Amino acid sequence: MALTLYGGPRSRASMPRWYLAEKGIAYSWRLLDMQADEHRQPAFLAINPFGKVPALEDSSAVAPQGGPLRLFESGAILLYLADRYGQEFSSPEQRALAEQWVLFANATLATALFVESAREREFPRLMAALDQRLAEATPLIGASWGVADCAVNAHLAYLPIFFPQLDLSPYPAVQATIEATRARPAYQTAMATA
Ligand SMILES: N[C@@H](CCC(=O)N[C@@H](CS)C(=O)NCC(=O)O)C(=O)O
Repeated sequence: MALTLYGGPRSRASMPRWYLAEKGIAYSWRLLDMQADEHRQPAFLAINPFGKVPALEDSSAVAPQGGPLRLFESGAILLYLADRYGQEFSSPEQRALAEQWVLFANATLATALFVESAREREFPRLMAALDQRLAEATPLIGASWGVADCAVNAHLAYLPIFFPQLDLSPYPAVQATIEATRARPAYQTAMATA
């Protein structure tokens, strides 16, 4: 199999796993034993020198420096999968919008969720704007579910997992999106072992 995805239990590997499952893209799954520091051993450091998951290897693609393509950063992995295997981009505009949402999810939204000092200030502002956009009940880009929805909705679905005490009732469209995400079979598959 050309694609191998490396991840850990309950890690950000669930995002590319969800994308792969949703799009029916075949891949091998390598669950690292992070308790035993497998992600810090030379074999994995050759794939991601920073020792973090997820990482992806595509043996059907040749890296500019030769050898198979190896990628780290969940956002870069998602965008590569969407480009090469999901065939999501037929114009620079589509690609730019996908990059915008993936970067928003992985940088702006992730910071507002996971950095405690930013949460109080940023979280309500971002949630209010997201709620308005999600209330339109259409994919973030174009007519069908894609990489932008994967990145943003995966982060939203972290909320009840990591912050069950957060009151989301002021954001009904966010709540509905989380429920719809958790009901998707591909999401459940990705979360079951990631
Ligand atoms: N920005 C990176 C974050 C990667 C990351 O921090 N991964 C965590 C798991 S969710 C990890 O590998 N932690 C192990 C460590 O830092 O030793 C991404 O989105 O891929």
